[in-house]
Amino acid sequence: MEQTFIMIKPDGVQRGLIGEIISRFEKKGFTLKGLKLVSVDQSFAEKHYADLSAKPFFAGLVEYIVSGPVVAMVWDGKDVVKTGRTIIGATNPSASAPGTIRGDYAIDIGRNVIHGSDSVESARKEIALWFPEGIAEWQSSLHSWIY
Ligand code: RTP
Repeated sequence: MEQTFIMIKPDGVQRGLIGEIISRFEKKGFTLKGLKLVSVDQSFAEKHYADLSAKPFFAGLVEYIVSGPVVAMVWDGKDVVKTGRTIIGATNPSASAPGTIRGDYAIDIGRNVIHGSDSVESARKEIALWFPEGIAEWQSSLHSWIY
């Protein structure tokens, strides 16, 4: 099965969206394999977003990510990277369809509530960065009802 890294950003945590977001991934049928509430420092946030270091919004993005606790998660399932991005919606909430997380709960690109890995390879790197201690090994008993 494929895995993805999902992070509820500080605005999502402060706005009380943790339960709603987890619920959407759970109801879809994906399996939660890692979960923690953490505050990260500037160098960790810069490492997570290293690919965007040349962007003009990089400093503001890092400041946003360190502004409060985030929820770091690993979700597992068939095509979860791509489907996770579909559940999340487009980067800019104004282009996100209603029914997506950003389409329903965000307005501004700089406060777009959630992150999801954009490829299987980035997921692998991000899971290693955020969960160096490893993640849970378990299989939901509903597996045969989902696949
Ligand atoms: P994410 O990595 O957070 O899931 O977002 P993404 O793949 O949809 O978008 P990406 O281009 O990787 O950008 C990462 C995050 O940077 C912020 N951003 N701000 N001010 C701006 O123009 C701008 N553009 C991007 C967003 O928080 C975006 O999610």
